[in-house]
Amino acid sequence: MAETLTQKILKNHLVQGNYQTGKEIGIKIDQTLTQDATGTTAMLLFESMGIDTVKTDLSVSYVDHNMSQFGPENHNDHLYLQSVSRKMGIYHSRPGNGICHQVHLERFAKPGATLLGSDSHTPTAGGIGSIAIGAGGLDVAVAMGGGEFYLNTPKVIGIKLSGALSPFVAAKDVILKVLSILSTKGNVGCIAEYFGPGVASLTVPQRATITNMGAELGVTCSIFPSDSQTEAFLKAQGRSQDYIALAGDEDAKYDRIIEIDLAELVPMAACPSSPDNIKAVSEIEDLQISQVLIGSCTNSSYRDLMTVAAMLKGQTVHKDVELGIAPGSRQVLSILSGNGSLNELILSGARILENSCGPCIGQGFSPGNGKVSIRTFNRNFPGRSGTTGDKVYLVSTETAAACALTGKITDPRKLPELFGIKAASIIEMDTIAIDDRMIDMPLPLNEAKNAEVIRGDTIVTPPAGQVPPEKLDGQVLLHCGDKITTDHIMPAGTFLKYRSNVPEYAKYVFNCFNEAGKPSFADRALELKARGGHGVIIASESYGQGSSREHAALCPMYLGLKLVIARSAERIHLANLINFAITPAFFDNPADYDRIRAEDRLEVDEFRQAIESAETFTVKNITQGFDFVCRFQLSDRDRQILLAGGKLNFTKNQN
Ligand code: MIC
Ligand code: SF4
Repeated sequence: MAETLTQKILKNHLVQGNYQTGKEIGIKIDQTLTQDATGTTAMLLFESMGIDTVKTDLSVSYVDHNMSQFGPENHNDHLYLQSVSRKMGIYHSRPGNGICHQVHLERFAKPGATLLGSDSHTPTAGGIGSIAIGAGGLDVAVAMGGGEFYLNTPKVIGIKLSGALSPFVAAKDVILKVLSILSTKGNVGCIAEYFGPGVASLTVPQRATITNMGAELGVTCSIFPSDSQTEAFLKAQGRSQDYIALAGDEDAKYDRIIEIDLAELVPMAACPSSPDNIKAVSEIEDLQISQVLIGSCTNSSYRDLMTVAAMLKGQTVHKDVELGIAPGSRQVLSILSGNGSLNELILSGARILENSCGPCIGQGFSPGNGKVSIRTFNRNFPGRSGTTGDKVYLVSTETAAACALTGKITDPRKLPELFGIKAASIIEMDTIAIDDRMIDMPLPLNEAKNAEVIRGDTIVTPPAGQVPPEKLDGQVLLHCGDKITTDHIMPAGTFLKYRSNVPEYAKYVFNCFNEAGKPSFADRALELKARGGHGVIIASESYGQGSSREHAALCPMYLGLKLVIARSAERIHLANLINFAITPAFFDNPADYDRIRAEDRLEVDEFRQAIESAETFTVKNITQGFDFVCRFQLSDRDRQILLAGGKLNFTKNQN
């Protein structure tokens, strides 16, 4: 039977279950990646499993998020990750080598392989034809130990591309168009597979921009075929041996098909403050801006930065604009420096930032109050930039460069007329001088045994999970709205440095909802916990959008949270809740959401029993005197994980 590319790769890696849409399957994971903000916890959890060395074909630890190094925390984490990687058979990409997704694409990702990463933008490697999935650190730790990864057999959304992009229109505009069609909600359990005659015109880095920002759709991952573009990219990276041709069958059946003619696309922007608030740039033109940031794992490839350098050559950044540029990798920066393009950027007035996540995760460059910031990143969730009430627009590198020159939102197609700037046609390099000296190799097994793991004082062992109570004696600690992201739950920015110290980081759970002079969410939760009560969160649609950070479950678990009731929730966060023994449930009647208020006391008799075997359970609202019904969406394995007090206990019990 004709198959999609997704089916082919997943079936090839199937180790548990039957491949039937919606049914749970376990797949073998070939490669893993971790980054420092999620990786320290992932490695601590991996160590606690008592496995000596990773069992994957390849596992890589990257340091790219926490690079500001105010206080000892970041450096302690870097040293721990480097030393634990050596010991455990893990490659380690050192600070300064680049953003995990860009470096992984360049140096390690392979067509036809499975990759699990403790970062939600792991699907970037779908641009080279990997099934690359983001997950919580504990799921990645289990995969490093050789455990399979569980997911529901996905629906496959086929995105058929035809034509070719017009001048000044970019790959970013393709994914912004897809976001305008599919939005950030309702795509859980789907994989986006690109096919059709338009695919051939896109290079691997362009494809990777598209699969990267597929994360914002909420799909499990996105994938492109592997073809002559893939072969050329791998050859330039000195990895021709990793090339295989791969594509879905001609007559493969997709669950839904979206057709996009690349030639019809125009420059687009995701307006504040959601990646699916899409408008054509021409509709929002002339808005004054004060900041432009170029980089992040979405748009920091050689091609992206060469495009910007070509556009800014001989020009000066507008007097009212601060332009920051963060290359995606040491490789990209080194090429730009070698061919003089870096100098063009410097001369134009750009501030060159380190090859890291930087402002994308609120590490600096927070915009001034009320100021418009134009970014080539993938997320503009409220406050993610570090400024409350921020106005962040997400655009292509072409649009960003145009805005940097004019000081206002500008359709880049106007540049020939405004400045005589032609559209850059950047050709990928066919050979690159490869330099992997900033990637540490794992130690051979016999040496690894005696290697020392460096554990700084700021690295605290994560707390153990607790089994669910027999009876839930709950209190609503927060009643929140739609699209609560993991940035709302567990802020990054200046708090990112507490990632390896759960008791400290937990003080900032739901920090954005705290009000001056009133007890914080964490204070209220700990007080309830001390009284023997159980914290409950009430949420609306798409709870837990965004990142893979398991701290958004781990820290609430530490604060005594036991139950989240939502109208709907996103995949990675849902899995993280289960992994840390917080039971997720859904309103049977979505209207009940409106009847519940903050502080209500909620009880569930036989809570544990319900998790064991029920499909639905009744919650008594003691404060208001009514009952309502909730549903589970749990597989048998999920139930066992919850009953064991989380995935770590569950995994240990199995071994
Ligand atoms: C993000 O873009 O939000 C992050 C920071 O990369 C996260 C991971 C994290 O919180 O450490 C992600 O996307 O998963
Ligand atoms: Fe880093 Fe931003 Fe990419 Fe997350 S989205 S991995 S913070 S560059």
